[in-house]
Amino acid sequence: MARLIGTAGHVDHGKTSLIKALTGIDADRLPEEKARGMTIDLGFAYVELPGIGRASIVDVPGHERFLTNMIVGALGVDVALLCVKAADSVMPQTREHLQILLLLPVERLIVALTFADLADDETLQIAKDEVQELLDATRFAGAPVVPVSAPTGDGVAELKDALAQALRETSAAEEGPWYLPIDRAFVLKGQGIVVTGPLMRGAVRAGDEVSVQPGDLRARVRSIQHHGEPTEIAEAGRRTALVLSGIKPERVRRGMIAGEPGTVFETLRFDARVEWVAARKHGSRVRVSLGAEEVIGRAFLNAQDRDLVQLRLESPVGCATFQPLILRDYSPPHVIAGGRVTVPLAAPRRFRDAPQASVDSSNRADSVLALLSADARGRSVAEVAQQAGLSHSAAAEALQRLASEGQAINLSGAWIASHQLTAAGEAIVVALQRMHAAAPSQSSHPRDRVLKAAGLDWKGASLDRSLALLSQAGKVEVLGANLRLPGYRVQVNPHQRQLLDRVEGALSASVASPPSPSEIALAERLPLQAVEAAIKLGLEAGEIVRIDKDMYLTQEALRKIQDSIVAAFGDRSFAAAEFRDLLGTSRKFAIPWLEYLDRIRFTLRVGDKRVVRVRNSEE
Ligand SMILES: Nc1nc2c(ncn2[C@@H]2O[C@H](COP(=O)(O)OP(=O)(O)OP(=O)(O)O)[C@@H](O)[C@H]2O)c(=O)[nH]1
Ligand SMILES: [Mg+2]
Repeated sequence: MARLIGTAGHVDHGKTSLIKALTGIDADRLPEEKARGMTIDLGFAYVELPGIGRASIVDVPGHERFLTNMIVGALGVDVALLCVKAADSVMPQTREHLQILLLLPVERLIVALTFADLADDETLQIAKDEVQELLDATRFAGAPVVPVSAPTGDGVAELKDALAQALRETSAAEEGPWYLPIDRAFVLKGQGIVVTGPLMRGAVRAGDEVSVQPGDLRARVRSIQHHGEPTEIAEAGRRTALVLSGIKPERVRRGMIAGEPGTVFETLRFDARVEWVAARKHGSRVRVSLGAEEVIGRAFLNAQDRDLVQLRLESPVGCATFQPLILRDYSPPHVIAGGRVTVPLAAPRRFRDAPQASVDSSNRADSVLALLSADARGRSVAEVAQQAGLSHSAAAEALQRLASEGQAINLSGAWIASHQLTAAGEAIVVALQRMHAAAPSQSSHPRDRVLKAAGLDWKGASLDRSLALLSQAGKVEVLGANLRLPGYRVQVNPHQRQLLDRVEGALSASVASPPSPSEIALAERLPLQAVEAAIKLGLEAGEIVRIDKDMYLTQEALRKIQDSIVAAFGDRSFAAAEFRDLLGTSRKFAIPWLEYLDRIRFTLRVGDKRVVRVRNSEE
């Protein structure tokens, strides 16, 4: 769950006043801001929210002249608080700020209809309608609209609830190496230099080593604070202050980035994946906002993939993989695109280059991909790090990047190159084709034998997951511990069919206490061997299942019983006796039944009761 809220909205629409009403903190800290009654740079506050604890708030300026600072604030935000003055309704920076929020990984938006004390019901309703209309075509459609008044405090409690709810709905913070775009840097006498910013990913601990880019300055985290409170560990999704030691204070400034060594880069050329709001020509001069820095560069496009852009900069910038960014025209500085960095140190790319060719040695992803491509064996991050000669975090970073490019897949902790998984799927298909041809009356084959025939030594959770992926892709059908080609059915001749129908008829006639093969033989006046052969065929064809010794059932009856179990006990645990009563059977049959259901993982035994397992679509 994220905890970083950021304001947005037109100038004088009451953002800073609302923060004051919410938190008691005046986020306009500069003398010039106080003198002019206008926000110029970012302001910071925090609020205690019900069920959440302390959340950070970043206040941004609304005046269009300070849009650069608004972007700096927006680049770290999880939940946006769009302030719209009721009497003015939607104004130019309402639209412009909303556009920026939409281009960034902002998850939720809440609208505060400010100055509600000065608006009558009709004015409020009109503003609300206009805002909702503005949001309707966006992913923020249906966002809560809360009328508030800063001077009276009306609506502030409702706004807090809405903010808490929105934060609860955000996803967990991104995992991976931490980074923090520095938006303030100042010397704290006797301590060292303090850098602050939103912690964007992972976690950082006191004592950790730090790289500051550009310049790869090394430092150590002496201590950490959230809103003035010391903490040993900071987790992504909040404003964080790091006190750094072992670094010359005068070399650190706003606009730099701090992060785990090896995972933040100084770059003059990087690749990004963006969404355009206005198309631009190949080589256009642009302003690139990354963290608290804005640099000038040119945007180079790709002939086949218009969302892939290479940025070549006029001055170096520090950045991390997946870091969000905004692009604006050089002049006038209109917002044209937003997205994320994909390759921080990119090889030069031409207009007609294939869009996937984004692996780059300086990022170590190519050596990792080469390693994974050697075979279809999955590797843990630790193994990749060891075998590629990388730090754990650099290996994790490279793998993440390969995953984002669709080149590697994480199979429950085991990493494999995507093309290896595809090739493994083909090998399994070939092996199964051969096995089905050799044994046409066997409906499926044990997966261990299939994998061996395909030359794969997959194991454990990653095996389950790779098979699940292959089955999703329609390559194989997974039946418990067996595999078969999708749709493969054993061959049954007319004589066998007739026999099978009689046996299945006998089984279906008495589901609660199924007859044994010899009882069927007696009742149907058939030789025991014929009944047994038919049952074997039925098992192979998947029409009959074996519950226990001499206890068989048709697949159809099994499904019906499973349905009635879900209907009766789907939401609670149940005892053997309850199951016996549901089935109308005796203990002799009920116990093997339940054990069978446990075995096929339909139920889970908890003490002497059972619960129906939640069905996972991958199973
Ligand atoms: N009556 C009334 N006045 C308000 C309200 N909110 C803000 N004001 C006044 O409106 C003026 C502008 O408010 P700010 O909070 O500075 O507006 P802002 O959106 O932060 O402005 P910028 O940061 O410069 O974009 C101030 O004089 C506030 O006292 C409100 O809800 N009701
Ligand atoms: Mg303000």
